[in-house]
Amino acid sequence: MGTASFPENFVWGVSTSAFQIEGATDQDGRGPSIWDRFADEAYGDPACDHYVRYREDVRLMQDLGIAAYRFSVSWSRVLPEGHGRVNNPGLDFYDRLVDELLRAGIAPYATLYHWDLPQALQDRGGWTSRDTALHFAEYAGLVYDRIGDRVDTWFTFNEPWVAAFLGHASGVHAPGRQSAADAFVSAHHMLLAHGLGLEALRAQGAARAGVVLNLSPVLTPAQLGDMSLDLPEEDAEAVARIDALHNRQFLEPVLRGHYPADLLPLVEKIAGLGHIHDGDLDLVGRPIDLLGVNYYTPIVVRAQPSTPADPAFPGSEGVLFCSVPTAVTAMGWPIMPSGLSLVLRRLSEEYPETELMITENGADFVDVVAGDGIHDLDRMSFVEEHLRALRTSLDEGARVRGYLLWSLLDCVEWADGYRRKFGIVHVDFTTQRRLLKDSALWYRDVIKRNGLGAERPKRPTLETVA
Ligand code: PNW
Repeated sequence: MGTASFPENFVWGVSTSAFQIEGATDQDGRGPSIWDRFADEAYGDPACDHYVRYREDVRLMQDLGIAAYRFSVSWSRVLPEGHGRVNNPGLDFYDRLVDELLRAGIAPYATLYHWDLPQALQDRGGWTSRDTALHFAEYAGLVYDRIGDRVDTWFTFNEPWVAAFLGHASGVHAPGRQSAADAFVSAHHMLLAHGLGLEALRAQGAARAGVVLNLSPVLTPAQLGDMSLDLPEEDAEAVARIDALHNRQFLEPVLRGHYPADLLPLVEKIAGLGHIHDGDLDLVGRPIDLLGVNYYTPIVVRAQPSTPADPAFPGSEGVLFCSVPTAVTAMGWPIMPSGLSLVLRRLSEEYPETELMITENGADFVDVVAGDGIHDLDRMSFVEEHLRALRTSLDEGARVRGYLLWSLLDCVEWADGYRRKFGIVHVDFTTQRRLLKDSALWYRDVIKRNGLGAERPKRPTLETVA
């Protein structure tokens, strides 16, 4: 493997989200969110106690040479009832965080919705209610008003597919609904909220705004070996349908201002189309400056008659989700670095005008604390191989401005809780001590040399940050 250097202004960073790291769920007037209710009230506490230890975490990022930090704002910290009454201590926290980041020379990137809807809004229908989109715009404007003078990059939503379909169709995420119709309606209201939120941010002068989507190439087992294969018609249809549900349901409205023609009949059959009002898609399709791409794994499917729909993919009758004989992460997600190139190639071809940023990529592995540290070679090679794929995409002309690794810290992995380890920094949830894994030290070197060295990741010596 040769060296690989990255463009001069390439941005290296990390991502986190509020519920997964902040803890302090009942501090300083924060209202409950759907994740407090869905899991249990104590679930998000202490998390990484970041609400208290944010200075230490910023220092840590500074030591690693991180240039950009994507965090999310907790809606119910700022608006405990979801709208109306403002909780100033909540806003103060993000104010302090942003100042601390700027002092450390780190660019703050704010995400407004990373899945933690105020429970008060859920009690009034949550994302199945159109009003929630209007409240989102109010919330967006409020947060911008407080920190917009110092935050130059804004994302409205993180992964609306996950929030809509895992939250409302399969029900494995909050609010735990199992209604296919609710999932499609929620997805539309999130898209609408994105459009209205974007408008609110722009009205106040946001420099750079966009949305983060989780995108996966959809392929058949046969294509894993050879992407140039011609598919039998039934398989091609299965692939197109899952691609419409997972990727194009969000890409097309945001970047082209309409739903994919092949998706609408599915939506109509399951949810009707009454929730899509005239003019909605014009709002949703307002130009963005930057598309955030979260990439973890491909989706592998083939046609198989009489297969029932997958709970997370209403409308997927007759499609079999295949397990494939490749290496997987501890989540069981197949590892396919070239899948990142497939996603980026597709975006460059279909939306050549859109600037891109990898806003999440990373892996959960079982970490072994081995006396002198955590030698997470598997995580290092995962990231290294994805960076090589990204380098290939840049060579092909993909307009990727930066790479934000998921995640800085081991944290609360949603329905899977504290046992999943995505961090390049280990967190002991009893003592809250942070310990740099080998992957963190390796990532620091990648950042320092703005690229990959010729050698495979090897084991640096341990360092801890007090
Ligand atoms: C993303 N899926 O979640 C989120 O943005 C993060 O908050 C999360 O910690 C990270 O990836 C790791 O999981 C996903 O089932 C959760 O397809 C589930 C799926 C995809 C992304």
